[in-house]
Amino acid sequence: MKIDILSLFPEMFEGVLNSSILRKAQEKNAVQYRVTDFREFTENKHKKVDDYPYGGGAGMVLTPQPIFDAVESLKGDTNAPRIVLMCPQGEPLTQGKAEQLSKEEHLILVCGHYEGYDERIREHLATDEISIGDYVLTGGELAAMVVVDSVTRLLPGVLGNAESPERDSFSSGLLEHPHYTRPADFRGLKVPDVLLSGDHAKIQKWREEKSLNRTIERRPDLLSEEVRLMQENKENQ
Ligand code: JBK
Repeated sequence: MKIDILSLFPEMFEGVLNSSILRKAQEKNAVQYRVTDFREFTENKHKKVDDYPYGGGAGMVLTPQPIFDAVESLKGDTNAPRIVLMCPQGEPLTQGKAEQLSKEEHLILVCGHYEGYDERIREHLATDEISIGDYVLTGGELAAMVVVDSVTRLLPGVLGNAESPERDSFSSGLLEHPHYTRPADFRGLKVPDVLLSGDHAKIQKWREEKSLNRTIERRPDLLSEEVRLMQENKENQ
């Protein structure tokens, strides 16, 4: 997979793309990242990429020209890349959305700043708009890093069996059960007996129960989503 990132602050990506799993994914040739500063594409003599909003008001708006030209230059020989705008008005990022994007050949992620994008970028260039949550960020860069991370770890060959993505929270639809490792007694704090019992059926049952209880307490919204998905599956059979 090829992942292009368009940003006015390309240096923000260096640490993230060159550490841990994302670094390994590149070394294994599972993914190729390329970060491009779209200011390099502006035809404005002062290298401006934003301008005042028509109709007045505070804040600046990203102009279409540099972003259209940058995206067009990156399309290259891959067919139909997904062009994703990072923005608070976008579709919420979910594990399902990450799975969908991980099946693409080429993603172009666009990181906005200022008050936002000229509407023609949304309507005539972007194929997707994604939000990572309902809070205010300085720009789309951190959001793009979240998308890159969640997509890259799903690519074939990136994770080993031990860390296989099917076992993570949200893939099962439930939160994870509690985990313990050695020592069995840490400052008098004991690991639950059942985990030391060697009875694998009992351990499995305990984990399922904890997983379900934790989801009911902390994230009941995930359960209703799971019930909805099960119903949808039944109707499609
Ligand atoms: C937010 O993806 N987002 O969620 C996002 C992108 C750019 C600015 C933002 O404030 N929330």
